[in-house]
Amino acid sequence: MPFTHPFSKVLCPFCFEYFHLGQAPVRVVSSSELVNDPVVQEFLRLPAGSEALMPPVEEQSGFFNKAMRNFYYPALHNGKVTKHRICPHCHMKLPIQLGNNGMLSNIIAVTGYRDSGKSNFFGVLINELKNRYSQEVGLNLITQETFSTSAMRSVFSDELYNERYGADLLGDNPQVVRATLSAQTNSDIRIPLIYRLNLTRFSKRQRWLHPFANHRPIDLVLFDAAGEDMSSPEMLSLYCRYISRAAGIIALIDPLSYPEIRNDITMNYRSTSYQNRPYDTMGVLTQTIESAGRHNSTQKINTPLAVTISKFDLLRNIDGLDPSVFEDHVHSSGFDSLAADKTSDAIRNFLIRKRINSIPTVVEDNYKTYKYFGMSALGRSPRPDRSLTSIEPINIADSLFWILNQLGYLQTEEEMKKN
Ligand SMILES: Nc1nc2c(ncn2[C@@H]2O[C@H](COP(=O)(O)OP(=O)(O)O)[C@@H](O)[C@H]2O)c(=O)[nH]1
Ligand SMILES: [Mg+2]
Ligand SMILES: [Zn+2]
Repeated sequence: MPFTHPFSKVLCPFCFEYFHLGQAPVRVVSSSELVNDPVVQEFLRLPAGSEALMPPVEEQSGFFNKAMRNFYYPALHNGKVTKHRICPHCHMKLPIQLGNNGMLSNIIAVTGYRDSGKSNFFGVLINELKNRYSQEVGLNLITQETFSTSAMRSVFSDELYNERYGADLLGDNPQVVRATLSAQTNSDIRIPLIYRLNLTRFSKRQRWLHPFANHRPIDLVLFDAAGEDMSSPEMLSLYCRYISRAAGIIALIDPLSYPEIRNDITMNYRSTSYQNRPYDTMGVLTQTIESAGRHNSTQKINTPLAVTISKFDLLRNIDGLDPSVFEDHVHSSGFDSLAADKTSDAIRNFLIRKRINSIPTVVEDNYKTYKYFGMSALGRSPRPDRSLTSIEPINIADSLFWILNQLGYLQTEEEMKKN
C-alpha cells in the first residue's frame, strides 16, 4: 500500500485537471464485462449513439474510506484482479509512472495557429530526440500510454505517433504531415502523445543536489490542437488548462502569416490562404493564460516562453538576417546558450526592423522569461504533391532545451564546466 502526502496533487495529462492520487478511482481491467463509461463518452465527445464500452469502474465508497485515501492509494494487483488507476475527472487511464509515483506532471505545451507547423514539428522533434539528441544531449525518451479513439483502448504513444506523423515523414517516400482535422470532427485531437524524457547528464551542482538520481524525469505532453479549432466551450477550456498549467510554453509563429515577411519570400505558397492581418498568436496566448486566473494581471507571467518562428528555412535568402542564424546548434557539451542568445537577439532585431513590433511588445510586457528562436522542422518546403526530398531540421529542439534549462533539467555549457 503506497503512501502519499495529503496535499500533493498530480495533473492529468488528458484533461489537465489537478487531483489527489487518493481520489483516483480504478477500472477493473481483468473483468470480462464491458459497460458504457459515460465520463469517457463525454470527454471524447463521441458521436450520439456510440458508447464508450470499457471494463467497469470501481468508485470508493464510505466516509472513512474516502478520508483515508488522503494518505494512501491502494495497490492495483490483488491475485487475479488487475486494476488501472484512472483520472477522477475524465476517466482516462493514468500513465503508470504518473499514477504510481504521485509526481507532479510537468507539462511543456506547444501552441500555434492552424498551419503554423505544429504537426510537422512534433513529428520531426520526437524522431530527432530519439535518434540524434539521445546521444548528443544525454537523454532517453520513453513512450507512455495514451489512448486510441479508433480502437477505444490504451495504446503506447509511439503507436499513435506512427499513425499521425511517422507514416508520412519516415516512410520510404517522405511526405509532409497532412493537415489535422478540426477538433469538432475528430475526437482523436483530444488525445495527446505522452512521453517521459529522462535527462541523464548532471553538472557538478546538479549532482550535489540529486546525489542518488540516475536521471531526471519530466513529461512531454504534445497536444496537437490549436486554440482557434476549439469552437465548443469544453474544448476551449481544455485548451486553456493545457496552456495555463504548463511549466513552459513553445509558441510557434508562422512567418508566412506576416505580409511584411511574406512579400520578401519567393515561393509558390497559396497566398490566398493568408489573410492580410496575421493571427495574433501572442495576444491570444496571453489572454488565455490570464483568463485562467492563475496570474495576477498586474504582474508578468512566470511561465518560460519560447517564441519560435517556424519554417525558418524560408527566411534564408531575405535581407536582414545574418546567415549564422541558420546554422544548426550542437549541444554535446551542454545546452549552447550563447548560440541561442545570439539567435534570439538577431530575430528580435529582425522583427523590429520589419515593423512587426506587436510580437516583442506583447512578449516583453507580459512575460518574465522569454527568448526568440528560429526553427525549421523540414529544412525546406514540400513539393506541391506533398513529397519531400529529405528532412534536414534546423534547431528543432532548441526551444525545448532552453525550457528544460530554465526548469533546471538541462545545464548550459557554462553550467557544466562550473564546479
Ligand atoms: N518550408 C517549410 N514549410 C513547412 C515546415 N513545416 C511545415 N511547413 C509547411 O506548413 C504547412 C502546415 O504545417 P503543419 O505542420 O500541418 O501545421 P499545423 O496546422 O500547425 O499542424 C505544411 O503543410 C508545410 O507546407 C518547414 O519546416 N519548412
Ligand atoms: Mg496539425
Ligand atoms: Zn483527466
